[in-house]
Amino acid sequence: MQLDQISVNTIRFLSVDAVQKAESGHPGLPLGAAPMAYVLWTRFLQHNPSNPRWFNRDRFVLSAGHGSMLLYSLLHLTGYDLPMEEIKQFRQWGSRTPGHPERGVTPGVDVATGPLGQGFGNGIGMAIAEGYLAARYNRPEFEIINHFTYALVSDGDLMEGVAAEAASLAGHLKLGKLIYLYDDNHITLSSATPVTFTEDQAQRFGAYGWHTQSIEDGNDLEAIERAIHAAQQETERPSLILVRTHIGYGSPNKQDTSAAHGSPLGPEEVKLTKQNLGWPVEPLFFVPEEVKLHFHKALDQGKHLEDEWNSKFEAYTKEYPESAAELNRLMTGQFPHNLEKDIPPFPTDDKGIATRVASGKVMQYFSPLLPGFIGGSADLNTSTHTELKDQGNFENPATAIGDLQGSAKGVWSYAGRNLQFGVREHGMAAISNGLAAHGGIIPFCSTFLTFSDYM
Ligand SMILES: Cc1ncc(C[n+]2csc(CCOP(=O)(O)OP(=O)(O)O)c2C)c(N)n1
Repeated sequence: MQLDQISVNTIRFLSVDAVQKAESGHPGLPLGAAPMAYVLWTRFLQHNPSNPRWFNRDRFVLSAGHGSMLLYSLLHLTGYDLPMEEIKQFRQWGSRTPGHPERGVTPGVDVATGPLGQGFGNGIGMAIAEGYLAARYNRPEFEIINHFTYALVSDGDLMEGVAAEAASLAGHLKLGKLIYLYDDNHITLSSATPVTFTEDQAQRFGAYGWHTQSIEDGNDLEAIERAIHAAQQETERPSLILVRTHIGYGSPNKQDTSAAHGSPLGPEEVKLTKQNLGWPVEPLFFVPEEVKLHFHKALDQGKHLEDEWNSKFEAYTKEYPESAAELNRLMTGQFPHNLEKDIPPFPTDDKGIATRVASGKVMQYFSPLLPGFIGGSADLNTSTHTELKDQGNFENPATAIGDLQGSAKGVWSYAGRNLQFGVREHGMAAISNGLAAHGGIIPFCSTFLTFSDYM
């Protein structure tokens, strides 16, 4: 068996063994989606397992968070601080491998996922953050901020309304560095998708302004590589790669059924699946030595990438000291020293001041001092008083058509700081969480309090 295939199977069976040991979890997604995850993580993803917080890393979101063992296997194999003991402790109290990924618990996990659709929106927030910081801080010859945002999304993710809102906005904004892989396996928790979900997804996303590609065979590593490469070349549209996979791939009695979705395969079926895919039944949690070495290349590569970036940032600091100091503050989450010093007093009177009016005034004061402060409302700027005056619109420059009603004064580009979410509260909330998770950004969003139920 070729190294690629052995590596894919290592991801599969680490995941299956962990779920079986825990006697709970989701083996179906890792079995089907391991090949695309393998290609992405070993041939494209720019990251540094020794420093999960390296600022210019590519972002990866496992939006279908129930498939968490897929992510944990990848993190373990590529050398993140997630040792085998943690894999063996999957879903146990106090472990770093909870049932669904949690930011702050597992190194390399940027957002908590599990509620389907949320990760889909979070990734769009991350791509917006990247676009904004790149537009504001990059200079000719200094692409300090330059990374992709990837996500693995599932049927359930695409069904959720929040994904529709966020995808529509991402298409409008032409977020070309957003690349989503769709685990198109035709099965959900309790049914096959022909029961509930039959529109043409490529056409649907095409209509949102996305670039779409379809791969017929989710095990075809070269086709996946070609598609991700083509998605990277597409700079004016977000990409959705629809990969036809099979849930529970390789399981003789459970593949292509909901039974593979959210329950352990069972000891006998685990054995049959391993035999079917030419994998040793024992030892459990088997990682062949050559696979370990192969994945561990990410450690050296990651260190090299970050070192290179640090040198570039040093040269940038010499050339553009003010911008570098500002960006450094954003990356490390620091406020300017004098932030509170000159906040103007608000005189009181009998009637008082509406909280939204007061908030709007304070925001105008803060906004020039906090370049990482960006956001907007779900089409309620005139009511929530959340337009940042003269700070421009976060938009693709190619769509500029003059002085449009509702647009803020200032630039119409990715350097704009007013994010017009449109009437999309769910999307706004998920995107804002993604903006925060990216780092460098202090997002705000607003709507009427009663609509916060939708967020
Ligand atoms: C918002 C939300 N609703 C319901 C669920 C419960 N749930 C978990 S997975 C799932 C369906 C999964 O189908 P799919 O996304 O296709 O994943 P796959 O079966 O391919 O693993 C559901 C309904 C959830 N996680 N989030």
